[in-house]
Amino acid sequence: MNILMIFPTKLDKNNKPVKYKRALFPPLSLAILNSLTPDRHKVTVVNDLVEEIPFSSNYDLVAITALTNQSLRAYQIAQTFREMGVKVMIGGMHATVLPQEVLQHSDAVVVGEAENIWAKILQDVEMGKLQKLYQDTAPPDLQTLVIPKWNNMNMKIYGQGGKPVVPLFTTRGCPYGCKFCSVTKYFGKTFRLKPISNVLAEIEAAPNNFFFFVDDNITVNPDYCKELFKALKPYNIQWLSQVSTRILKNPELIGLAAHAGCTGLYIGIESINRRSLKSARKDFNNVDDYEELFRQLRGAGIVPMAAIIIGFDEDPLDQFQVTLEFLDKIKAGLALFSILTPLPGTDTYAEMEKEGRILNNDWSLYDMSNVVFEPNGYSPEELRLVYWKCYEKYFSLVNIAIRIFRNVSISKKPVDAFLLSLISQLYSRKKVMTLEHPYSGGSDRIL
Ligand code: B12
Ligand code: SF4
Repeated sequence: MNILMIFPTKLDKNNKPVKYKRALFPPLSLAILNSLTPDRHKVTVVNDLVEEIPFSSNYDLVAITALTNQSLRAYQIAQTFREMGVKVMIGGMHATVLPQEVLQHSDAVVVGEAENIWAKILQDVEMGKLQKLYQDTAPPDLQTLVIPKWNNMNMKIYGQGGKPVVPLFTTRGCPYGCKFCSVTKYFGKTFRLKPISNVLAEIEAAPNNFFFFVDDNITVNPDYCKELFKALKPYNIQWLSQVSTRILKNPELIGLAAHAGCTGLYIGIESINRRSLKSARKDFNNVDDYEELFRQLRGAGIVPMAAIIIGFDEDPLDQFQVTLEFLDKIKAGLALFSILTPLPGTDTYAEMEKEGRILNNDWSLYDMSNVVFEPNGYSPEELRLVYWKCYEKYFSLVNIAIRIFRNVSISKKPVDAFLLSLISQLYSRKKVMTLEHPYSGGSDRIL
């Protein structure tokens, strides 16, 4: 069969696709589907953020992945192909939380993870018996080796000089249940581990030696993590990932991570207001621990990076000012700010919907840089302005210079650290100056 796999972009306010010259990361979900597809089929993978979609009736199946903010673009693409008589299937985070909505725009919807059901889906397409809904009976146990297939994707559009930062996961799921987060709703509270030998096989087959371990919290299982970090050491790779303050309960993991090539860790601080953390069910994050955590990470040569949410009901409008001072005090190497977004399927969405506070369901705006709910005590516009002001201050040239100096001073490879820090800080500054979240997925927007 001739199969087209698409990672869609989002739509702008005129319903036109937002296009970029380059993309940040290659799509791991499609590399997995690509790998699970037997060689007798021809697979083309397109990243709509940068590449043009080859609309044609020559395909037997168009398989689209979509986060919520990509869903309306996914529907637009689906409609064009369906009008040409091509079967379209949509899977991923949005399809999993809103399968009935997605089914109104596609021939089939896939709920949850694909590893164990993709073969059956392909078989059904071949036999002309595509079903409307596919869902595994249980999440895959991750014991089977699946090496993401990158070699038939256009890697030139990622990173610098065609060397992408390679996404890879070692564990799936998260045992916590923060109110605003899609992850536990998606994976359930299951937490699964990939065999370390499989992780190493993926690393050996990867197109670069710089990785982003996309685990939501890589150190949830300290014993596994210790083994993993020890096993990674001889590979001489560089990697980034995400952790919570719980890592302080096993501080030896910090040193092991550094020896295994970790150069930066994101920490979901979200807020330094304890009342906000409590209402978001994230009070397992102890605000008093951050200074020590960031000190220990820096001491090991790992750049601590912070993820912050702006707009919690308990946060006053000027909370951002206190947060910026705090980030400076704990010497965060980089921070990303997101506007509180009631993602469909989350408890935050359900709660706000009940209170009549959801302002619109234009999913393209659910990208963490738009206000889609009625804030508490100030207007949506005030929140939006404060958000960009916060970014403007954070990425002032003076603040960038201070952070680069700090990040270089802790590194064992100062030249590499300087370049990485310079590129990431200036990249983020450029993005926020054009009113885009640094992680919106692409760079150098084409207008
Ligand atoms: C890495 C990551 C990123 C990276 C890379 C994204 C990329 N281009 O691939 C970066 C940093 C760029 C990023 C950006 C954003 N992200 Co992000 N990101 C993640 C993270 C941590 C891991 C994603 C991942 O690679 N998972 C591993 C792959 C293998 O899993 P998967 O994509 O779900 O695919 C599996 C199944 O879903 C299924 N499947 C998926 N698609 C399809 C399609 C078909 C046809 C089939 C059959 C099956 C199938 O099979 C796959 C294999 O099992 C998740 C959290 C999470 N745990 O998922 C958040 C997450 C996906 N991101 C999220 C968001 C909101 C964003 C942003 C909008 C944030 C922003 N501030 O701008 C942007 C959007 C950028 C874009 N358009 O590319 C939300 C999405 C919520 C939602 N309801 O949509 C998540 C869940 C975080 C959260 N806590 O809520 N992100
Ligand atoms: S925000 Fe982080 S810790 Fe909380 S449920 Fe989501 S992934 Fe887990």
